[in-house]
Amino acid sequence: MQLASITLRAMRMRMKAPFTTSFGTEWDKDFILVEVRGTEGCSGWGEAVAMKAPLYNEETVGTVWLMLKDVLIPLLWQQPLGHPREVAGRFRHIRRNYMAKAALEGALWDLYAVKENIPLYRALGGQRTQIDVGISLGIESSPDQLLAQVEKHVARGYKRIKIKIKPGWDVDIVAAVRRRFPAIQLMADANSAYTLADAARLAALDEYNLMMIEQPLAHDDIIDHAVLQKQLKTPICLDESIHSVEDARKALALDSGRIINIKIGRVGGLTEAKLIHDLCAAKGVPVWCGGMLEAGIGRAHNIAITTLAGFTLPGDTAASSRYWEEDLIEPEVSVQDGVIQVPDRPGIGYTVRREQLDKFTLYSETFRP
Ligand code: OSB
Ligand code: MG
Repeated sequence: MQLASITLRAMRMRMKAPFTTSFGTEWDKDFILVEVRGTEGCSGWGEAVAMKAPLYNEETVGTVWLMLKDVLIPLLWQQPLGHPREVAGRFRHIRRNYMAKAALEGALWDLYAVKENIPLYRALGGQRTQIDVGISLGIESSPDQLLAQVEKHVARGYKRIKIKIKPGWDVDIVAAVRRRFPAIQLMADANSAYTLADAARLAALDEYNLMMIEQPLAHDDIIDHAVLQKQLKTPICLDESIHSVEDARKALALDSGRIINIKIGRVGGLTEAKLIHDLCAAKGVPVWCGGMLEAGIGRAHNIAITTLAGFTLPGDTAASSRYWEEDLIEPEVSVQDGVIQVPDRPGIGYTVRREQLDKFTLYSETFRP
């Protein structure tokens, strides 16, 4: 793949409503877009999912920009690239910085698929032409407000509802949602808000027939999660703790969790995401695609990876309109009866609206070999 230039854009888009997790509230969404241009003029797009502050993981919009500019883009110029699956190897000796790596790798996968004139999901080996999706609902200011959100999104057909929990917003809330919606597929995500000292509280959730409890314990832990899993009937799903197929192998060996949430950004890109998927498929461990409140480009990448056969549980990739007044892509991601139709056009399959991009670009910089 011959590259002509790489452009980074720092973006800010206001979400329709603030989104609150156990670690904080996001309303103005800051993120970075990567555009790689081939020598024939076509572009590939990637979205970095790091947030403004290092609350979910250690990366930020600032560290992603710095890593791309000073380290990762210069590594690409060093020698020509054959296939996008080689990118992960090119970056392997660089420690962590997975979200920065993933954004650039994703743009290169998109460019590759565009040039081959095939949809990205096909390039990845995906099979499905439609995917099931759920929705992740943030912490609200009252139980009634959360119940109203659940009701609205159940009515729209989302295949499962995930609610965010934290100490003080957990057992009673889950009980209230379950009482009102006895039959829905329901799960809870703690974003690392608990410790083993809370094991009894977490075990109290066993009563409510949750599909899983996502990342109850520390962001960097797989040991305590294994201890906790033994005390729970509900499967633990790991999110923050898994950064690679090696992490996944170790966590499954310890029985630290029985389901894995795969986020392309958290694991350093599509190639590693696929490796984790393959490992889990071989072991019969279900996976699903997590979200980071992405705008359209990131959303399109999530849709593409979710077409792999092992993504057997509904993910967090909700419709564009759940987050944005107007998204950056055309058509927007739409969900009907909890299903997204996977676009069958080359690359990510959605058109990037440049005039929309410009509206939300704070600053940009272009790099050439
Ligand atoms: O833990 O899955 C998470 C959003 C930001 C950071 C972490 C998480 C989330 C979500 C929202 O749950 C998923 C989405 O709707 O994109
Ligand atoms: Mg999570």
